[in-house]
Amino acid sequence: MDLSKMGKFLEGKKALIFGVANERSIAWSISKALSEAGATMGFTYVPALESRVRPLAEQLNAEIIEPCDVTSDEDLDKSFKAVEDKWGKFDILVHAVAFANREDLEGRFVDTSREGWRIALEISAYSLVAMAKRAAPLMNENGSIIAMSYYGAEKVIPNYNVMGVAKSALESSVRYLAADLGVEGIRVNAISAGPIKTLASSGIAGFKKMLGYVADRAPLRRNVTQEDVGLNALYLASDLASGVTGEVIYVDSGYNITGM
Ligand code: NAD
Ligand code: 0WE
Repeated sequence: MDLSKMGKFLEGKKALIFGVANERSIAWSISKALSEAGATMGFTYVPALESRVRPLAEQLNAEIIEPCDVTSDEDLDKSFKAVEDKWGKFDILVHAVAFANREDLEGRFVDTSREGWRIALEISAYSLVAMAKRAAPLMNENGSIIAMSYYGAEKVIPNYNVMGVAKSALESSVRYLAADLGVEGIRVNAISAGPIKTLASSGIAGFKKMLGYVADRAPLRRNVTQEDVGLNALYLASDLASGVTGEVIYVDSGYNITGM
């Protein structure tokens, strides 16, 4: 993707990103796209990952780099306080955070424990609501909130299990948040991305086979790239998507439209 040929669609806009773990994170390709389009960047990171995230954030001249475990209301409060102190108002919030216990991403969904369900739904879905509540009072008119989803939200994907339930909750939350925040001029959407090799997907049994399966069957006959997702996030973040809210947009080479 030659981003240098793209318009400066986000000049003067400020973007806060949750979910960069390393240079293969989807949040990182989204960040590069938003930054190239002129956005000023801010990042939060899981405390243990500071040494990985800080150098990346500095590459994009980030003005905010804050530790935040999304299970902590205190951490979330501190992160948005930092935004208020540094920026006052901001424009774009990216949620690219998910977690389930490893043992809940294999075997039978029926064996999901109460605690496994709680962890997956809290980190992967409730966190969007917790962020939106704190972000909304700080967001400018025409603000944009973007979350990352996956097809396992609506169809059964082997082993995705409780994460599928969490993504269903996330997509539904996107619609309820869009209804609440629309009156303040804030749009809320999700990108449902096809499988991409990242920290969260590597080590999933059979992941490489899944990539081949999708590339063989998707209308575009290929897997999606990090750039595909970054460009769609740029669209949703910008005024190009000014009339779009509450949507789940598929960046999946068209895989979801196929029946047989
Ligand atoms: P990733 O591992 O790079 O990103 C997941 C992020 O979640 C990491 O940065 C991690 O630090 C963060 N996180 C986990 N627990 C957290 C907590 N308690 N507090 C704060 N942050 C926490 O992997 P990724 O594939 O880039 O995932 C990003 C998003 O994209 C996720 O929502 C994922 O479900 C979604 N997604 C991924 C794919 C794929 O195939 N990789 C496809 C569709 C959607
Ligand atoms: O949302 C995801 C991955 C989310 C994820 C991944 C992990 C791995 C490491 C959440 N929690 C954890 N916990 C860990 O300990 N994706 C869309 C990528 C993904 O994950 C799968 C997939 C796909 C695609 C898991 C099973 C089947 C397919």
